[in-house]
Amino acid sequence: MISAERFCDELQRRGFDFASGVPCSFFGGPIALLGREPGRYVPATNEGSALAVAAGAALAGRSSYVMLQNSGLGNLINPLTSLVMTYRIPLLSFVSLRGWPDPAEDEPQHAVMGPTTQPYLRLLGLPNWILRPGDGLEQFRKILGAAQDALRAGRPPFVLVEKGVVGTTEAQPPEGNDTKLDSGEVVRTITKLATDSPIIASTGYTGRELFGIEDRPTNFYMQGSMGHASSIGLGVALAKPDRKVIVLDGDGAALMHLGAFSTIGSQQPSNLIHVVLDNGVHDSTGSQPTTSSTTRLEEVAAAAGYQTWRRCRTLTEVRDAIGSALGSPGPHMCVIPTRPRTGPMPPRATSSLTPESIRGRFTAAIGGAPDATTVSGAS
Ligand SMILES: Cc1ncc(C[n+]2csc(CCOP(=O)(O)OP(=O)(O)O)c2C)c(N)n1
Repeated sequence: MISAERFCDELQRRGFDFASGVPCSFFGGPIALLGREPGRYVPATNEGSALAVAAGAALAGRSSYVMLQNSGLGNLINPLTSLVMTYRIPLLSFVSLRGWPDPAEDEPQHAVMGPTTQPYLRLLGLPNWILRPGDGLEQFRKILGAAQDALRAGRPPFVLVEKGVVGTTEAQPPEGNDTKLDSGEVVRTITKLATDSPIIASTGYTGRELFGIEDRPTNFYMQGSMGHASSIGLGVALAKPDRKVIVLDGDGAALMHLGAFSTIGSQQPSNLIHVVLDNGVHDSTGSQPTTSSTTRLEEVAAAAGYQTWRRCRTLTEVRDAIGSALGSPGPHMCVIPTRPRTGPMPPRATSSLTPESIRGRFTAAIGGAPDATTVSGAS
């Protein structure tokens, strides 16, 4: 294992003094360390944006790198191919490998990207190396040397990082949590009021919490596809205008694809209630800060065309907001500052349900069309 300090120092020693990224727990150590020194790390809302920020710094003469999870490679591909590769911008990327080496040992949402991350990069003709847990500093240095050669040759290199390669560091807890709500109590309050509503729960801890508190067929646990819960909710709401649809989002996830607010505003689904549990951090990857403290999400929703928008600081306010949203035309936005979770988390829904069964029972429970994969005899 390479300590987080060594990881950062080795890069700094080689002149890499600017980083951006979206957290993966595999990079929790370096992100926490870099975040302590202003100007060294930009927490981006999505991986494509992280690459573009680093590209901008590189254009301005800084040696830059990005850190991301392989689930975010899709977000990165467009600026990678049309910006970094096209303009030959020297950038180094570290990509954690979830769903690898054995996809069966990780969560199902990583099963496709695990084995295809490296082939993907090969297809793009990009130099890449895998760092394994047994690899120490010497191998890291060797790979960085080869990566720098690739940079000089105008080809963006990728270092693929397995679990347990880089050490951790204590993350600094965000301040001011004492006055915030317990997210479990918030979720319980919402499920009590919305007994019959389809609920789309975001990736991160939100879906786990909902699953632990009240598992129902009308719950869709969105593991993976970070940032898309509200868009899924929009699709459900438009297809089922007679049902009140609730989206339970995280702040990191909502910020990742903030453009969805505008799609929702333009579509005006009167039956959509968008709730953001805003704990200020990417709780499930190790409490790295999101940018929610400087973005008033309810005001973004207002500007995007939501019919109502609120920030709820007490359970009474949550009850009022959800109660009135259930009885009036939306789209509604409800931002709820919550404390990062403590104590043991309930298991993920996929610990006992397959993704297909989550989909199948959800579609059946909300009165959707017959499951296409079970329809036979169609021509
Ligand atoms: C595209 C993509 N990038 C990164 C990740 C890794 N990841 C999983 S959960 C998560 C944090 C989500 O943060 P938030 O929405 O605030 O929810 P919380 O963890 O606080 O419950 C991240 C970064 C991912 N799953 N997908």
